[in-house]
Amino acid sequence: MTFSHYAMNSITSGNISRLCSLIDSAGYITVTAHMKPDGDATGSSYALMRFLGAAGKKACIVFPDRIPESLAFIIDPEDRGKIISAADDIASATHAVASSDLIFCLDFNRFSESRCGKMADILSGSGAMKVLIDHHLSPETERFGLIFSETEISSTSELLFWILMAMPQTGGNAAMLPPPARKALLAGMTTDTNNFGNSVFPSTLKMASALLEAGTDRDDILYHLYNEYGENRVRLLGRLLYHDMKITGDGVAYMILDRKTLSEFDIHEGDTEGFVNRPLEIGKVRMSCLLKEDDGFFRVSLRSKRGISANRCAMEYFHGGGHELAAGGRLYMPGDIASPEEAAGYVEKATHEFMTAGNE
Ligand SMILES: [Mn+2]
Repeated sequence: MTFSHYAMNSITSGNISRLCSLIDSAGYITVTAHMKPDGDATGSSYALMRFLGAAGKKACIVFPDRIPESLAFIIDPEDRGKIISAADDIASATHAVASSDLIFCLDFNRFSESRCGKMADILSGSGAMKVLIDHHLSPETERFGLIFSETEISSTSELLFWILMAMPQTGGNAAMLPPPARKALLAGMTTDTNNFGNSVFPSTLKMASALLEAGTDRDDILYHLYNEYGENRVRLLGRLLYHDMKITGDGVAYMILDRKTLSEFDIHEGDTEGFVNRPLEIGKVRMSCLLKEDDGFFRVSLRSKRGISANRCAMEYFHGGGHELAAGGRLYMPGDIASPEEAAGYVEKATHEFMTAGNE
């Protein structure tokens, strides 16, 4: 069974043949994605690495930092040691990029410190050909030699799926993808859509259907994603929603996770995935903010309901951006606020200004 790739402007026969010749002529290939890799970054990167491997190419993954333990199931056990984290092993990360004549940049669109961490300088300094495959708004187009950028799509995993379907190696048949690549793509799309809760397009369901038909075990993916949490995560979510969440008069819910709470609940990277969506279950809440304390800043996640632009709020008040209804950024200390105690006041003031400034 074959599939067309819908209205995806960047998947043209010209771009696909360019991509094929770049891959053909590359001696060594690096695949990289954004900091704090999530399911989409991890799934798309690993699927691409396996696809390239099956095509006889030498390729590796270099992430700015480690993938969370909760997403390790996406990677085959024998490949787990092969994924380089620049934060843990800057020498190997630098060496991999320096040895590469082709670099794939997945699920991010600019070489900033907040998106690429320790990889920002390494990537900026590399003269290798760079290919962007991404679904975020406003890519830094001049930095890439070939661009696959779509925003009307669920995820980078889905975009990559349709690119791979257009390649001669698959001929549009998902069953031609290596099984670990199929699993990784379905896992990445599932996390970015909150298990089909948002950003689902006709093409998204076609992709899911093709992967299921090819034999991908979706139940296994769901089990690993949603039924293997530590007790600490669920209890922390309970406390946040019951005790800590504030809702402003403008319909903005916010929750602040400070260092003390994170260590009290023994929270690791990835454990708070999905928390920010929960306040949107409340009818009167139009936007939700989650702040998580880090080194010298709070990591900010924003989710909004239709008609409110989380992307604009993230750009205007939190040095960030992303998608229309799901975005992220940072709140710096010092800079934006003097101390962690000022975070709540900043969020209330910023979101009040934003929500009352004719935001549509
Ligand atoms: Mn994504």
